[in-house]
Amino acid sequence: MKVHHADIVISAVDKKQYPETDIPEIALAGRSNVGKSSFINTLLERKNLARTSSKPGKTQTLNFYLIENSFHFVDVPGYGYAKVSKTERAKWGKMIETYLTQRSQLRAVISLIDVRHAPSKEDVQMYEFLKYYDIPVIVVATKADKIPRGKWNKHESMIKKSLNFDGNDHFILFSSETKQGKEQAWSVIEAYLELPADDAGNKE
Ligand SMILES: Nc1nc2c(ncn2[C@@H]2O[C@H](COP(=O)(O)OP(=O)(O)OP(=O)(O)O)[C@@H](O)[C@H]2O)c(=O)[nH]1
Ligand SMILES: [Mg+2]
Repeated sequence: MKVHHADIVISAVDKKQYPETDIPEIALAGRSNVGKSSFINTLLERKNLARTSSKPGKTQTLNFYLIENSFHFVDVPGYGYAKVSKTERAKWGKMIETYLTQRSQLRAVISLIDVRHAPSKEDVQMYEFLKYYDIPVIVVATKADKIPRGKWNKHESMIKKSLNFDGNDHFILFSSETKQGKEQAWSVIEAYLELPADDAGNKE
């Protein structure tokens, strides 16, 4: 998809603040610093629409981005950020859980995992949570540019094994640096969005 229009609609904390539309949504989940905001920017070909930072914990709210007036990307705050109090963590959990389990517009969750490391306990918990609620998952292994090509397969197998990966889900090796996986990500996202035929004309 070639994106011409993309804008942040709202940074929401509470359910009451979610946009009151019924257009489909794709949410992004993953540990802090894994590259969620970078993924959005790469797909939209924008430098910094979704704010990125080398400092973890940059995204603190559910950020709804309206794309081509046809769907929302929802950037979800990262988990696993050490410098967060117990109370804040509980608040975060409630916010994510409410969104993931109650938002009927949600079509799929992109679960981002750093390709270099074994999935963390929280990565596994997130995947299990999504499977439990029957939410389609697209696993995106980020920062592929940081490991040599010859090791990609080994890392993919290691991640799938730790997650107990369901073969019906998609797995995409991705890099915001090299744009690897960008077209594959779009085609999977478009399939989940099931946009009306009019919008399919925007395809690259
Ligand atoms: N080499 C490389 N660096 C990346 C890639 N994706 C993200 N980064 C870097 O990783 C850091 C974190 O990226 P963000 O996109 O802000 O991560 P995030 O998941 O949105 O983080 P939070 O908002 O804190 O949850 C930034 O310094 C990015 O430049 C990638 O594919 N390759
Ligand atoms: Mg972010």
